[in-house]
Amino acid sequence: MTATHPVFCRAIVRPPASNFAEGLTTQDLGLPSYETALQQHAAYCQALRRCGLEVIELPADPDYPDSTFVEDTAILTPRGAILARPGAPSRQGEVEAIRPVLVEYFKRLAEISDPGTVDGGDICEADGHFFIGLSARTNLEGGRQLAAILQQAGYSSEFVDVTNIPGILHLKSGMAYLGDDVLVLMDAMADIDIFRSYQIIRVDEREQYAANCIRVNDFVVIADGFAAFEESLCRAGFRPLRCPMSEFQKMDGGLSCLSLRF
Ligand code: CIR
Repeated sequence: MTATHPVFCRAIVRPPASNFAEGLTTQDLGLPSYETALQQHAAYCQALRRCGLEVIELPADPDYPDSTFVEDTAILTPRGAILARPGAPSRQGEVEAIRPVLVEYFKRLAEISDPGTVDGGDICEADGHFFIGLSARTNLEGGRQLAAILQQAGYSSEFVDVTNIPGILHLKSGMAYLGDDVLVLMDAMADIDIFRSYQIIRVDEREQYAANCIRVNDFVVIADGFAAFEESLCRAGFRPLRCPMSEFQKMDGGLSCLSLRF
């Protein structure tokens, strides 16, 4: 299908460290297995390669058990990168390892500063328009700083308050933009007014985790095990590519969290 979605060439990833299970989580799904997480991460990287991406792999960092969730450290746009400032104090140091990689690939690098906090998982781009989730991790000050940086770069944005939506950590835990004016939305977000001009693929409450998926070139990478959602995607003309995600789900992470794509 022809896509309005940007063509991605690369992804930055970071495998889970051996103490991955010591990261933050709100889930009650048991402790993740490190071995299985490593296998799932390798399968994820393979899926990104199948989508045509060069995968830039940073070394695992046991100083930061959540550092495999690289998405939260930055927001990447075709007009520049923005270093985030994660809302969880235990994660703020993760940004420094991402900085040199972004300096290498992006001419413009802005950053969110104290007292602002922004997690990349709260930012959803839809063809140059950015939905900025206000959450337990992204505060209003951080959202305002980001909106100003985006505006300077010629992008528009608007806030979506997700603090009262149950069961999600970040905005993108409940939504994804697939290009071509199509949004994937979890049931509890599907009737929010600001999304009404989009074509919506609604994710049933029982498959809520599946709402975090990523359009990567010709494919939509989705979590394995969500048959109804997969069928909706196929019906809408998309090509799903499944990845096993159980160990990352236990730590509140989804598909988008595991990479920074550009
Ligand atoms: C955290 O709580 O920060 C990590 N355990 C999970 C982060 C998931 N990231 C994302 O949704 N972008």
